[in-house]
Amino acid sequence: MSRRRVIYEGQAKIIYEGTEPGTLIQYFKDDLSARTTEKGKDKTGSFAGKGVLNNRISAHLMSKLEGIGIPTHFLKSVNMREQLVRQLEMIPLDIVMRNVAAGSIAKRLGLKEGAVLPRPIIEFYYKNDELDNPLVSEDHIIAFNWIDPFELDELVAMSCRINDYLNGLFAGVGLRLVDFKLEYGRLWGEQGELYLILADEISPDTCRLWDIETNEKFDRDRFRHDLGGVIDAYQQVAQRLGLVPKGGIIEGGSINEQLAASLSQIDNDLARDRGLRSIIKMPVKPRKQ
Ligand code: AIR
Repeated sequence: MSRRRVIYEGQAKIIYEGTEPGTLIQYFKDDLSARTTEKGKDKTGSFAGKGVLNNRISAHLMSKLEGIGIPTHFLKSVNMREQLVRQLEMIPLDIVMRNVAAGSIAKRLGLKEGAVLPRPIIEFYYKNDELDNPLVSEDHIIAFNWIDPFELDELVAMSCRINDYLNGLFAGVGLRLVDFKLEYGRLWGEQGELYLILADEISPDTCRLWDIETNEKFDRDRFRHDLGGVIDAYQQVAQRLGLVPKGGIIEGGSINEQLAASLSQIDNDLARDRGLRSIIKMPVKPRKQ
């Protein structure tokens, strides 16, 4: 079997070259990392089956978002740990949407964890490991030309819409969407038109999800704060979303590979069939007299 070319390897994912031009394969690893102190070393761990759960959760959420008109990079699940995605020119920003005070905003501004914010807050972090992904303002983004003002407008509008939609979706299964991180990429059309596309993943690795009634945490904070029950929490999210059977696919720290492999693949047919909306208006040709 020929080995696939690795395009990028991060803590939680490997990106391989895709099966068709303009595509990539996104592989979800079981590894997990978390920042313990603001500038400290990341702590790392591995949880059998985490990649399978995140692959399913992200595929499901991306195809739901596609259904409300958010263009996403997700095309289809390939197997239990891999998905086919569009190849994009990635924008070097992490977009964080917050509904409830937690994590770095609670620490930075001295807010009480769990306080509902007066309105959803959007934050931008410049993706640069050497600089530890610093918080930046819209002015930094425009001044340093990381993205254009019209891209920024579109990106903010899309992120707010995603936040509203996901709040409702998670509330429907008894979870509070405290905050989450998004990444976007650019896709260029043949005529030079530009499309802004939601990329990366949406999963308990990238969201804070609390039980609406009890505030129990169902996300990466279980690992970050040594609360235990990491994989059970991720599995609960998948179960509540109806993505794994009631009995689960992971028990006692090991995954039932056969059962996991038998789950239906998620297909984002809308992403292929629907025309994308360019965010640059093409110049209108003058009509011949
Ligand atoms: N996040 C930020 N960088 C990477 C990720 N996954 C997510 C966290 C949390 C939100 O962004 O998982 O849901 C805000 O993180 P923080 O640490 O800034 O409070």
